[in-house]
Order: sequence, then C-alpha cells, then structure tokens
Amino acid sequence: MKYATGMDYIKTDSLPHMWCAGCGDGIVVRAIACALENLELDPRKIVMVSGIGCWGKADDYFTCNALHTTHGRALAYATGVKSANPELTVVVLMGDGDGTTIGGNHLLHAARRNMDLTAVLVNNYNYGMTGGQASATTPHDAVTSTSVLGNPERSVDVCELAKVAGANYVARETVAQGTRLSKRIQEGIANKGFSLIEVASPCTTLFGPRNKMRQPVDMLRWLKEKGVSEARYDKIEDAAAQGYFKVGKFVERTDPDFNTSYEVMRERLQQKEGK
Ligand SMILES: Cc1ncc(C[n+]2csc(CCOP(=O)(O)OP(=O)(O)O)c2C)c(N)n1
Ligand code: SF4
Repeated sequence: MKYATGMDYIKTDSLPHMWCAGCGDGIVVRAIACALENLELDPRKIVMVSGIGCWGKADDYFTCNALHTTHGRALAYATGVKSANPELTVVVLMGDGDGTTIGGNHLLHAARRNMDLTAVLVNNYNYGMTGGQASATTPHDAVTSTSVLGNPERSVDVCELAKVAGANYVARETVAQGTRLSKRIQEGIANKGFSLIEVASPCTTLFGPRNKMRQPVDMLRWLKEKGVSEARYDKIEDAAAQGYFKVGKFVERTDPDFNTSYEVMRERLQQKEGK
C-alpha cells in the first residue's frame, strides 16, 4: 500500500506556518491532506471553507480552493457553495469558538439538513486567537482568561449535538493519534451527508499553561490519557467527572443528504407543471 504524505495538498511555499510551537493545528492540516490524497481528489474540485481564529487560518496551507469567511459563519457559506455546485467536495474548518459557540446554531442546522459537508472542528477548549477566553467547550472548572477562578459553566459535547441533530457521520479523535484522525476525516469526506470530525487539540500558549500543563508535551499526554474508546469510557466510574472523553466513530449512516432531497422536490415540481 502506498504511504500517503499529503504533500500535493499542502502549500509548501506558505511554510513555516503561523502557529505557536506545539499547537495541534499543523497535525490536523497534515491529517486532512493525507485523507484527500488517499481519496485521490482533485484539489481544483475541493473547497476549504474556514471561519476566523487560529485554526481558521488553516485554509492558507492547502493547494485547494479556499473561502475564508466570517467568525461563526463558515457552515452558512459552505452550504451556499455546496448548493451552487454539488459536485464540489466542501471541507469546513472551524475552531470550537467558531463552530460551537458563536456558530453553534449553524452547526445544529447543517447537521439537521444533512448537508453534504465535512466539518473538521478543532477543539482546543478556548478562543485561541483572541487571548484564551472560555468557549462553549471549555471544561467545567478550567482556567481561562475569562474564568480565572475556574469555569462556572458546563461544556457542550459537540459530537452529541451533531448526532441528535441528524449528522450522517460523527467522530472524535485527538492530535496525539494523527493516523487515526486522518482515517476519520477520510471516512467523513467519503460519506455523503453531514460529517463532523471533532479534533481534541492542544493550545500550548494559552490553555495548557493556565491548566497545569506547562509544556506542549504535557497537553499531548493529557489528550492521549483522557481520550478513551467508548467501551473503555463506559467502564470508568465517574468518567466525565474525571475528565475522560470518548474518541472513535459514533455515527455512520446513509440518510439522504440535503441536495438529494432537494432534487426530489425539483422533480415533483416539474411533474406538477407537466414538464
Ligand atoms: C463576529 C465576530 N466576533 C468576534 C470576533 C473576534 N474573534 C476572532 S477569532 C476569535 C476566537 C476564535 O476561537 P476559536 O474559534 O475557538 O478558534 P482558535 O483561535 O482557538 O483556533 C474571536 C472571538 C470576530 N472576528 N468576529
Ligand atoms: S494561541 Fe493556541 S491555538 Fe493559537 S496558534 Fe497558539 S497554540 Fe495554537
């Protein structure tokens, strides 16, 4: 079997990248690039739609078409792109602030419509680009620049949200296991309908040091230790309270996607009008 490098999909002239040392974003770029290579997709028929934030800058590093949009609205733009040309492969790049906090409503509706998009949502548990404020995925009691004594709120499980809203494919992996992550992204792109791949990733400058993980490696160790399979998670007493989270594939189904359902409506209209 050929070993994917992803290099045909990465703009090497844009390197070195802008992210801090130890940030997980570079690993996710590579995981997406390898998934695209394994699927043998033509970069000219792929559109990377990104929101705003550190991860939102990722579209700069791909050889594909890119649409850098407004904070929290990437899924709305991606819906427009896919509806205008359903032949395109549309990959949506969002941070947890982008996709879950300001843009949470768009996530709900993209999943409900089952738009044929693949959202790669990098969850670094805070707003990285603007100074490390708490987002909707910040764990309860975690320290951020807006929760200096610990986060009083509970966090949203993005995968559960996408699952109940009706996404066809839902998975979560961490950057500590890049090959598995790439495989999930590949499965998500290959699956028609809405796919959400949540990536647990370190923010080594803002989140780690505030939460007793001073070195980048401490955050990686934390993600590897706490991200466990569903089967293992269910055996751990008070798993959530101890900070464990599930990784793996949670949903894989083949319900009709939005554009397919829309075509059915168009045919009905033509029949009604006798065309
Ligand atoms: C409408 C709007 N509100 C706020 C901002 C400011 N802003 C820019 S990036 C960002 C946070 C991004 O956080 P996240 O999506 O988690 O991505 P990260 O930087 O952590 O990768 C915010 C609040 C903005 N650009 N637009
Ligand atoms: S601030 Fe955090 S998320 Fe942003 S580049 Fe640095 S480590 Fe990455």
